[in-house]
Amino acid sequence: MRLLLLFTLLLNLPAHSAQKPNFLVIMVDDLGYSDIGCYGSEIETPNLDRLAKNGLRFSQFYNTAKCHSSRVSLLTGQYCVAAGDVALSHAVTSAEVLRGGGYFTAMSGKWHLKKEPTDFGFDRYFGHLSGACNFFKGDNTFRLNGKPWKVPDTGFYTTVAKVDHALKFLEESRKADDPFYLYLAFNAPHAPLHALPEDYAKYKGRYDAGWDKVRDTRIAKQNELGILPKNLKASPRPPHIRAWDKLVPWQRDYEINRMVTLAAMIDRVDQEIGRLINDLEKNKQLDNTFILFVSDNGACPYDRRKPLLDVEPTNGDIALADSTGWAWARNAPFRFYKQNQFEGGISTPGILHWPAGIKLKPGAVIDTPVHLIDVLPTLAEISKSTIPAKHPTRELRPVSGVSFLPIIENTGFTRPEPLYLQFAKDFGLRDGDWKLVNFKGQEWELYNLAEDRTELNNLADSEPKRLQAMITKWQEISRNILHSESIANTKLTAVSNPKENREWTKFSDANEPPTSAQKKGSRTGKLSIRARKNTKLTRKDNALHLSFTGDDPGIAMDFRRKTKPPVGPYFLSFTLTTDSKDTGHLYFTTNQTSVLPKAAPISFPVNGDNTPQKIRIAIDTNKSLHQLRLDVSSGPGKAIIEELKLLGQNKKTLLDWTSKKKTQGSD
Ligand SMILES: [Ca+2]
Repeated sequence: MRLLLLFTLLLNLPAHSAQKPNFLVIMVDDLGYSDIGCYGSEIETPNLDRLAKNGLRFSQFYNTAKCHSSRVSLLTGQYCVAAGDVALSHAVTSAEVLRGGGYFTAMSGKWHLKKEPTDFGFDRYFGHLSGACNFFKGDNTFRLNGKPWKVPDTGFYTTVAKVDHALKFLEESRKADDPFYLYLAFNAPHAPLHALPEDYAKYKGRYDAGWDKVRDTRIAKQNELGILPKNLKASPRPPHIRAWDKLVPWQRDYEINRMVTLAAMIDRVDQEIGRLINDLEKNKQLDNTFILFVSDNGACPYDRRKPLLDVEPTNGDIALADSTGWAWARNAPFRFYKQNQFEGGISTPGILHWPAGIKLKPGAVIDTPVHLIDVLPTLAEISKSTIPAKHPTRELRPVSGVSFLPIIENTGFTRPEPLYLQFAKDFGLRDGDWKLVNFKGQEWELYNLAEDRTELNNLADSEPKRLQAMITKWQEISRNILHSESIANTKLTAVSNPKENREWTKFSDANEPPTSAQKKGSRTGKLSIRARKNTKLTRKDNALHLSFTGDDPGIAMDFRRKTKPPVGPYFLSFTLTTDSKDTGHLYFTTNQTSVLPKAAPISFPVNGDNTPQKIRIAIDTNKSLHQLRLDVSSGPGKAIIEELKLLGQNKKTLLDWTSKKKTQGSD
């Protein structure tokens, strides 16, 4: 009788919310294609390997090759520029979509977009809004559920703290009895390279053999795992990387230390994912949780710190920079790195674990190309949530991604349009087996990835018709989907000394390390104005002529001893002429330990009617400025800035960047 009663009760219950699958989307930062065990690595990642063994692996999962653009695509199902870049002004996020479908939505980790996750559909948020921070000390952009959160002075490490909070959010979702969507964005293994002492100790002595051997071993393991075609030819060591056995002793020691630290950081990510898996298992949620693991871009080659010898980067006072040589090994077997649209930049490990939903043999490897833009449509289809076509304040554009549920269910998957690739002036298009690609504004290349995934045999000259058709298609998508004439019309140039980057590691013949970091960024003349990413700055007739080629451009100014203005408050005053209507942002810092754009931006409207607009922005501080950053546009376009001045409280000119006469503002 009791049983019958229970049965009747169960029948009468509404569909239990817990029957909807949960979603756990994990994004790591700057992890190379071969950096985890089930993709060829020697780094110990048993938890990820277990997910792969009981789930599936994608061998051609694409990101956008860069941090923020990958986050935009992951969250919105759109290409970054189309979605409105970091402002997400033409998009809804997966959190908004799933919250509409009855999900408890939470995020833990790196945001790196405008505003905060709690402004974009996440019920809960812990993490840093910034793109990178000290792993032991954090920074002042940490938030907990929309409020500033102070990083503890001791016992803190971001990779661990993010999972501590993620576990609390999961517990809250169980109390609410709602299915959950958790987006976990680790900052590891992004620079600054910082490892916990116990993880660092584990890898000490494991990388003395160097990158040539480590890379060969990874490729041999990839062959064994069957993750890539058996006959695939690995790309050779490029001319810009020195053979390991030709390094001078101090540089070899330094490089070993960098890889030990990177391996330790990646191992820690795996350990923390293990804590999450255990929690889901304990609560009987592991089978019906869709767990996706991806990286936002390939390993990072930018060597931006002074070499430090005989140090252990196991506390917040010592950090190491990324290494180009190791980035090459970590992206094995592919070419190039973070930011490039070659396979080394855009290929991520892609692990999917969902026993209740996957209808393929556990451990299967999927060769069909998929992209971060496909994630939102997939989550929407599985959860039966609707992606809205209209929004009260945002002018929405259609998603470009396609649900890959048919792949998981083995029912046949088709993609109506080629995959579009772009970051700054690195472009590409993947259409079936064929790939169009260029390097940093240089001429187009063409590869047949079915037989040449490592992009060794450029067929641009032998397939002129196909090349032109793909270029035309790429331009069409730039115009019609990204709404960017300037990207579509970018002139590519052949250069005599191709494929170099001043931020890659410079190999030394000296017996001692250099005493300063490698030079980076571009400076114009003697005045301390820096063109930021995607920004070209030229001075003509006392005006700054700015040309923006991609997302989030702008200029920045540093104030050194000689140019430091008296204490604030200040006004920044200038005349702006541009044809793109937008919201401008000014960031400032007064503290040299804090890096832009840590402070909350001051917004100002940009008319965009191509007539000179006088702008004066109050900078409310009683300290002396350390750095300023001025963004007058969030995407591609042009602008002219004249009469750019810093004024004191009495409106007296303190610094003048655009007058003919050299002033205090020059250095
Ligand atoms: Ca990244």
